Amino acid sequence: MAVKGNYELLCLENPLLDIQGVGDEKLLEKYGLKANDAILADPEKHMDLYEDLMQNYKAVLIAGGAAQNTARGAQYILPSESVLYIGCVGKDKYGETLENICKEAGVKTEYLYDEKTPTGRCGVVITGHNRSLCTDLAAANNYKLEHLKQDHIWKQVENAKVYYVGGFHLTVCVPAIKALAEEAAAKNKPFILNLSAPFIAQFFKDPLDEILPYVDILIGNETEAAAFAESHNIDSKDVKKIAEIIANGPKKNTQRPRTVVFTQGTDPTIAVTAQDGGKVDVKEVPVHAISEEKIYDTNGAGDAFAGGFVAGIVKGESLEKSIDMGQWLAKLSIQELGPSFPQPKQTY
Ligand code: 26A
Repeated sequence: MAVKGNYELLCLENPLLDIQGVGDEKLLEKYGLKANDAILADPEKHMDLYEDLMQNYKAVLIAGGAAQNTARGAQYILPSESVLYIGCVGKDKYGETLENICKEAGVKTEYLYDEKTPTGRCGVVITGHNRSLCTDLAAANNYKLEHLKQDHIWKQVENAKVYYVGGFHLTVCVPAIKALAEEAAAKNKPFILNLSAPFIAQFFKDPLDEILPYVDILIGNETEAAAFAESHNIDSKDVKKIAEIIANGPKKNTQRPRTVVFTQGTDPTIAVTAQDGGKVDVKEVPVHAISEEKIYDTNGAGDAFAGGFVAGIVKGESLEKSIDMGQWLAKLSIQELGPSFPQPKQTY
């Protein structure tokens, strides 16, 4: 059970500032972006997007970074001083902005500061209920294991009870992810990974496969499930079947069965947990319905789901209740601008 001041949940990933504007087909086409996707910016193709969004699409600057959003979401639900977030920012105004937003949300940050590189940014192009994310990682790409291993930080790692890593970090610092994963496995603490985006399973298959044996809970959506299946030669388009195969994959910590949670937009979320003898337990949890006109934007919806879900896991709630907490928080977040949560605070 979560107790104040314990920082039971530790999250690691890429702190980013979102530059979010309402775009159109023309803007997506100009930069070769898909309406609903997340990619790494190509230095040749995408570097003008950020200025373009600011100048021509009335873009706003808001806190982003997928797992940082999840950290703020989990802290929204948990008792104060429950969540610690780690990543790399620049020594600049944007890094300060992110630090302040986390502070306001009650999330403790242990940033590595890169003196030479600016804070990372993510161009967010909103078209209807879709969002296209194009990330220039910059400083976020320079996270290093040595930061995590410093005494005063590693103590906090050891103190944490649950670990949440955004799959996006697989493009950045696998040794840091592995250090957390090994700590979790050695002490039988839950290690949670988010698949983050289709390109992770497609183009970062090797680091993903290196971490997967440590994963107790894998979170993803239906398109990430499909991308995983394709890159892993799983001959199925059935989300349940794909989850079943991943749930039964090799595992380091044999004291915990693996659970795979796949959201499917407005369709029910499925959760598949490995059982003895290659069997599985399958649960389906419906989403919290919302009328179209109440949706502000969907940037951060998946991160909010993960935040609510992980808060449930930290509190020791059942799998179904944790998923429902995720659906609840996602519903709140899509009614706000970008990855944020309503104030005054609502309670689950
Ligand atoms: C490595 N990449 C591509 C990324 C991201 C990312 N967070 C970490 N790493 N690309 C987009 N995001 C964040 O995802 C959130 C929406 O789910 C954006 O900053 C946005 O806030």
